[in-house]
Order: sequence, then structure tokens, then C-alpha cells
Amino acid sequence: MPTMQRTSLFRIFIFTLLLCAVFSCSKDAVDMTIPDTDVVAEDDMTSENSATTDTDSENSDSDTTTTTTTTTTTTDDSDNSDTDTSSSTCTDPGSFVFNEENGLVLVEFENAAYSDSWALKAAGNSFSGDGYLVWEGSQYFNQPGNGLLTYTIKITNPGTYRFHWFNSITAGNDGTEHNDSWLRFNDADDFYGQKGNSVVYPNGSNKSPNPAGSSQDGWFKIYRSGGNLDFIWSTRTSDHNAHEIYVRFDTPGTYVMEVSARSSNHAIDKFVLFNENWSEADATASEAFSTITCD
Ligand SMILES: [Ca+2]
Ligand SMILES: [Ca+2]
Repeated sequence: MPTMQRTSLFRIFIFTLLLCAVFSCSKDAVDMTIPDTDVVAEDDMTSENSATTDTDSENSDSDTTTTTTTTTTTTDDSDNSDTDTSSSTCTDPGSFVFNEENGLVLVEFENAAYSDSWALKAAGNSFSGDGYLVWEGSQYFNQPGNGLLTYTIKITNPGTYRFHWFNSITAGNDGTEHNDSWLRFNDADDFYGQKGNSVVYPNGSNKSPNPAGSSQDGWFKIYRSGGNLDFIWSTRTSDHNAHEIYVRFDTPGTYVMEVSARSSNHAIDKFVLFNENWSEADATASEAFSTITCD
């Protein structure tokens, strides 16, 4: 083979090698996503939710910031005499009270005073109300209390209520990441997870047994299961051993429910508390949002 021809073939060989090297390098770079450092994958895969269809909500950002206004009017007389008529406008979410009625409390998560890194979003069409809250701050896998949201609930029918929330994952494509936040009922008479005959209490509640995975200071880590990422009713605690959430109120009165940030990009739209007079299906299908008064 002439020298010129050998040199050309050698150059083509080197060029091909370089192309391969460049191609595989860029492929590796694409695959090098930063892992989510959730220390425990928690989902109970044996009971993965398959009942809810994925309505394919787009992740286009269409932030909407809307303030909810509720008006409470008190009129003591219907005549036009000079007796006092007081009208107060209840616009401060920090003083909202959600009134239980017929064993049901139904609340939009965005009807709260929120700050820090909770963002009100309204992408897709699965949510209700003005939108849903998404945690865009740091992750707090073992530190509840950050980005605190509080909901004051007035109970007139004491008893045991089940807690359920409508929540979604707004980042990635893994059903066990960005899928949890913290929940606590600190002034209720009991707060626990139940699965059949198994009951778990939050760490720090001085009760046992406690759930598998993170829990502290009376807070449960509440996660959602399921491979589809859109909003579903899925509310669980204890890693790999999904327990449903219950809270007991022994006397009529006001109680405070707290939510705080754990995983970034976890989205919460609304929650329901319902007593034994309600089926899960009826409670989650209800659109009877609780009347808001102000304290
Ligand atoms: Ca998780
Ligand atoms: Ca909502």
C-alpha cells in the first residue's frame, strides 16, 4: 500500500476515534444528573396507587398570585333603627378559621399565610381554588418546622378524623422523590398512622411504636406513592409500610394543623379531614369547602 494511502487511512482512523470519544463523553454528561439525597426511599411499592389516571398536567409555568378575600358580615337587626351593624372583612389568611361541618373539613392549602419559599402555582388543570403551593427552598429531610404553614380548624363534632391531601410531584420523574412534606397536629388529643391493626405515633410524642424513616418532635413525614406525578389523593407515613393518617379531637374547639417543608418541588393543593360518617370516596369528591371565619 502506498505511503500516502496508509497515512490517509490512519488519519481517518484517528478522526473516528476522536468522534467516538467526544460522543460518549457528551452522553455521560447528560446522564450525570445530580441525585436527590433523600436518605430513605420510603414508598410502599406493594400498595402502589394505580386507581388514579394521569391527566398529564403540563409543567409550563403560569404562576398566578391571587389573594383570597372572605367577608364576614354580622347584622343584629333587620330594621333601619340606629342599632349597630358591624361588618368586618376577613382578608388576613393568618387569622382564618376553617369550620368543620357535618364531620368534614375541606381546605385549599393556598388559603394560608405563606412565605419563605412556598410558591403559588397554577399549572395544568388538576388543582382547585387559586392554585397549589410548591416548596422551592432547601430540602429538610430531618428538620421539620421550616416554611411553616398553619391552619386553624374549628371542630364542633369531636371524634376521630382521617387526614388526606391532594398532592403532586413537580420535578423529575421518580415517584419517590419530591413527594413529601411534614405534618403535625400538636394540640389534638391523638395523632397517629394506622394500617390494619398496626398503629404508629410520631417520634417525640412519647408514644410508641414510631414509624420507619424520618419523624421527630411530633411531626410525621407524609409521602405520596405512585409513579404518575400528577395530583392524587395519597397520604402516608412510615417508609415501606404505608399507614394512613388520623387525628382525634375529644372536645369541641379550635385546633392547629401544621405543615412544613421537607422535599423541594412537592406540591400541595387541598386537604380534607373527615370522620367515620364519611367514606374516603365521598370525602375526597366533596366540593363543600369549609366556611372561613376569622378569629
Ligand atoms: Ca421522598
Ligand atoms: Ca388549591
